[in-house]
Amino acid sequence: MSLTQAQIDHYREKGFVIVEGALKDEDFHAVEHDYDVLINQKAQQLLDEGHIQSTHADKPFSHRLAAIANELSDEVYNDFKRITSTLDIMKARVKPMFEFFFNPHLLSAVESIVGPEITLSPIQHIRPYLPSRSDKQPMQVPWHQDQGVTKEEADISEILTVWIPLVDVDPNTGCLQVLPGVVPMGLLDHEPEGGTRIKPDLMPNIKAHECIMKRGDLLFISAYTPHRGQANQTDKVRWSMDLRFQKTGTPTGRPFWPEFVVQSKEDPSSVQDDFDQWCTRWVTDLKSAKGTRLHRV
Ligand SMILES: O=C(O)CCC(=O)C(=O)O
Ligand SMILES: [Fe+2]
Repeated sequence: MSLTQAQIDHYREKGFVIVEGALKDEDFHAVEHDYDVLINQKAQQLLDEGHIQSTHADKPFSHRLAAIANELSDEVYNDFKRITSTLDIMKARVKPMFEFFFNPHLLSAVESIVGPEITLSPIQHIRPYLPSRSDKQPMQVPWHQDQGVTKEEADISEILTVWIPLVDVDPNTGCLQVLPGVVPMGLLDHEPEGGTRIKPDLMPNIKAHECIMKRGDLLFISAYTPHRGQANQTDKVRWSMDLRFQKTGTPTGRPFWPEFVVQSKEDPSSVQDDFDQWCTRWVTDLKSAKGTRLHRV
């Protein structure tokens, strides 16, 4: 599904656009199935250790991890962040996730901005925002521009962030907020406090837009558009993926991690669609880059 000219214009003018209904329910099923297997293992472990009374196998994917977390003491809930971090894309390395990168509906939308030669940046996440507790949101991402979480080498690149909710999201669920029209201001200074964030006194005085979205919608964000996640105040998990795409050959800003060609119309044989190679490269690079500062500040 290509973007309409109006959607492309909106992205260029405002620095973001929501592409409604780009994906279907089924596009997520295989990823969710494999993640449910991982969540089942973690639930089993927590059950064996006496932290929970049930593995909540009857719950739908959207609610299962939340139901598990809900049973935990504050101490284990806080530690649970460590469990959820092992679910991230490059650590879990499930095959349907790798296959998702090549989803034709996703790539044709991406092509409308990036062009036909598409590389997947190694800056990629799947994030389970658990229901917040005592007004604290584990893993909450503060106001930032994605360009600020790359190394300087990426300043010549045009990187497109695609934020993909697996559940319907609104302000109560912790949907993203973006600041429209900031792209011409370029990169604002960031600081490492509270996760990498824009220095609070540099925050543009612009009303935030709430990115209310349905499962199947895509949010395209420019690398210079300030955005943040909000607290999830529901009883479901605010599951989302965020992937970044750019023109093949341009620096990703994470030179020590693997990038992959996911589409090429010039040279289709250059597409890197070997799952085993993807796994091996992540294992190798995560090991050799361990301890490297990922962000520029
Ligand atoms: O999911 C979030 O809350 C933050 C996502 C984000 O910063 C991104 O996709 O670049
Ligand atoms: Fe971001």
